Amino acid sequence: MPSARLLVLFGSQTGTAQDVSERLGREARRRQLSCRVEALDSYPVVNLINEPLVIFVCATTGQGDPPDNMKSFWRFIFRRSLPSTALRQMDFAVLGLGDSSYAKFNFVAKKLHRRLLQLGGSALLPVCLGDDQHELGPDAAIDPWLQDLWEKVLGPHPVPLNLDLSPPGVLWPSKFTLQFLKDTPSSGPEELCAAGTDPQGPPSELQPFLAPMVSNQRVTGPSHFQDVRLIEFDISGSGISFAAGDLVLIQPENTASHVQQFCQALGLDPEQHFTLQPREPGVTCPTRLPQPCSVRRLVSQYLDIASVPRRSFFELLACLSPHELEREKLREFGSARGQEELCEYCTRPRRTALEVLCDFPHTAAAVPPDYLLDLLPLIRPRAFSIASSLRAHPSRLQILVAVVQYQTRLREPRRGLCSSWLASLDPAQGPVRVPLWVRSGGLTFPKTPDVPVIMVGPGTGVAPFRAAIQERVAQGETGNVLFFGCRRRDQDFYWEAEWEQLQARGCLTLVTAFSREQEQKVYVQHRLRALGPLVWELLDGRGAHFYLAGNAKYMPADVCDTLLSIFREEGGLSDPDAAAYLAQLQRTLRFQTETWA
Ligand code: 2AM
Repeated sequence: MPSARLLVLFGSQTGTAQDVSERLGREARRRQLSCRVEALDSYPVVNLINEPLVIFVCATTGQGDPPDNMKSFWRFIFRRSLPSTALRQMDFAVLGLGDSSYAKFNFVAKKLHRRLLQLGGSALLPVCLGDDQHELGPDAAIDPWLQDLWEKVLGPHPVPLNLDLSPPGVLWPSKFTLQFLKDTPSSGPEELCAAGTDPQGPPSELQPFLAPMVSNQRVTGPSHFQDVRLIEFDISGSGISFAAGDLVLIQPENTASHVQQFCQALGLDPEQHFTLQPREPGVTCPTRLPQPCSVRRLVSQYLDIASVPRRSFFELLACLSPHELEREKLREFGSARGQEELCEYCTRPRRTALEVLCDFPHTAAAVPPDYLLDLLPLIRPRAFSIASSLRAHPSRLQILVAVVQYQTRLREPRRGLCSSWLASLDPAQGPVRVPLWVRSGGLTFPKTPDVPVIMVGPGTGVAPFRAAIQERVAQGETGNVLFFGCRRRDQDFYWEAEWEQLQARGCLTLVTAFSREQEQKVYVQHRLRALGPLVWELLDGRGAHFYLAGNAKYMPADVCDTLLSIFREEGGLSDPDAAAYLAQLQRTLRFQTETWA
């Protein structure tokens, strides 16, 4: 009989925290613990006061923010009215997933741990700090932490002596059952939006708008290393509206050739239709999946076959494999000791799930369709900063997309799913529609008139600032200072003519940094530093807002260091006062960032 009740609650943005939570659930069940796994926002949070044992698995996103599916939990748990004894019956542990190249590494997990202690909970272990930057990924920290966890948990609740731990290779039941139909339904082409969804309200993840693509134009010169596209959609009649700083979410598809390869490897007929039933209550079918649905549609629009698979993919494949050699290898990749090898085979060269399946053909051919949704995560929508304003381009929405492509030691170049898919669509060849919806973004611009803004946006980081400048100019705001950086004026200087016009009209001060037009690199922060007196005067004297957008790697930290040096040298502040000044700008939303990997 199960001897303890364990609850695993996760906050997951990209699926890693969910994957780790599901693994935790399986390991718990192998240890005869009764265990439930739920997303934090699906769990009725007031019930926490009755839970004896909870593991929280939380990712930290962007600038130290919680993932979307734990935002209401986050607001609740920090309510001041909660008594300091609220969770005194609870033993808990917090497993964090983060990236140590960001300043607020695992901020959410650490903050949650402290808060649970404040509310009277007892920590079984220190916070686990999973790190994406580690060579072996977050598992390097998670595996030893889990061992300690099971010791702690099983200490007071030992496995009864007559119950062996069931071996790791035992197959768990699939989340869904998939029933093939004998005949193909004779209805017309499948619409993207499932029947029965609410047609009211603005488009959302539940019901995206199928936006006609108006144009898709390369805006980088022929000798530039990267293909960057300016893409325009027609959103007339969609009910979509947005402001500068908002994001558009786009639901991409797998390429037809990958869908074909996948179906071939698994012996699936793309034209066959099926219905899907959850095996257990509480499990829901993927949003928008129509019933019945064709295999082709499931694979092209739902199953993420082009991403690098996680460890659980190998664990499950090992359980499903009928082939001894393949099974051995897969089992190794799924085990704690095989992680170095898995990293070398899969993570480092960015091998995709589809490529792995092709490497293990006997196993792929034996995957029961019921397990497709356990094996592969769903394709996630991708967010882009909106690059246009409705005031300048009514009924239109524009984005600037850098097409992601790079080489690893594998022969085939690696390609970003969404950007490559978008780049491949050509409205000149016939109508193209893209499922999208908008979300209010990370950046908000001043509502009060006459507040100047300083915007630092090298590369595609300039996108949200074009929307802001268009919007502000339409409202008669002239205090717009833009720092733009790119490699060369004639290769990747986006909207050069537009900026020049606005400068000529006195609506914009543009400062450029062309990094590769001279021996020494010149970056936006060098220009910022040279204009330190102006920056200080605008910020301190005129209450300007400061914005930063672009590549998350080094640029944001470099720009922040430059700002601190301006505060010290132009403002005469000490080191701690300069840091406090920046923190105060952040708190009052006068310093905002939008960065991406
Ligand atoms: P580089 O590629 O020549 O190094 C847009 O990508 C621009 O940002 C390019 O000119 C790029 O220069 C520059 N860039 C690269 N790293 C940067 C950093 N740490 N800070 C600011 N700009 C950077």
